[in-house]
Amino acid sequence: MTLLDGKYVSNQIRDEIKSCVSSLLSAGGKAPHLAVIIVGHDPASETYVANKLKACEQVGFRATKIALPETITEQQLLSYIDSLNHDDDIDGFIVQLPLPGHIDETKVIEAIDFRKDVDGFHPINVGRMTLGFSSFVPATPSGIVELLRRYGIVVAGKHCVVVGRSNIVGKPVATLLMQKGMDATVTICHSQTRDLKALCLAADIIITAVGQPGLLTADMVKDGAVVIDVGITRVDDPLSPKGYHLRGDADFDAVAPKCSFITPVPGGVGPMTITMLLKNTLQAYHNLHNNNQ
Ligand code: BQF
Repeated sequence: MTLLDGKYVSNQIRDEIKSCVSSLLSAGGKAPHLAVIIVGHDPASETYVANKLKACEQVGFRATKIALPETITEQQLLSYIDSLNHDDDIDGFIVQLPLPGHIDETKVIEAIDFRKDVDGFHPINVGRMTLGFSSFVPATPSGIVELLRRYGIVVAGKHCVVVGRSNIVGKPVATLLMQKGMDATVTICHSQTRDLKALCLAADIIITAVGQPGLLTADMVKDGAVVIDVGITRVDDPLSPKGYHLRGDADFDAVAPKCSFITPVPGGVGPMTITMLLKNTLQAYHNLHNNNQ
């Protein structure tokens, strides 16, 4: 069993990005600039945003955090988005999800200029990705693909079972894996799937993105399978300094011995997600400065 060390691979890629930034600066350019809008004070979201800002600093990007109160109206949020759309000094931006219940996430995503949509959630980017055209690709799916690539794990012809059908992970990772060139055979499972166990047992590669610790048990995994665990659930743990620890969807201790490769939680897919957001921001910078798209 080999651990897919997302933290290590992330740091490798961040070094590559950092040297790109150095070249841009030496050539008299500005550093890429990411803006992050966060609404309210959800503790997990605050951690994720902090991770993103810290990663920007690590590679020499400029980063701007726009923290808005929970009570902001949808219209006010849309007008912040509009100002970022028109701000020539911002290469890309994201609105941290989830949003408070009184704000329509669909409207918010559609308000973002797709050329600055470094999360890749805008329908134009989703459509372009699905058609196999150039687009921003959501960070978690592209992080998963990059992790597989860097460990030399071939997906062509393999049976990939994706558990979870979210717009952020399940649907786009399934879309990427079945693209020409990736060439996987993909099955998507969800809460209404009958006999999840039988489907998972048939998989060469299992990607779980549910957010339910212990969902994937050892009896659901074929010997030698690859397991990519996208779950990151906070579980109370009074003995840990933060008062919680992170658990993936897989029962790691029992599943790992059966796997050829498995991602740990933390330190697997999570860091790759942050790194791919950096890559998208660098891409946005190049697109904007070279007048592409
Ligand atoms: C790690 C996210 C669910 C819903 C919205 C590193 C992150 C997590 C774990 C992180 C996530 C999950 C993010 C680790 C960003 C990934 O070391 O294992 C980084 O910051 N993530 C998000 O922005 O929104 C989410 C999960």
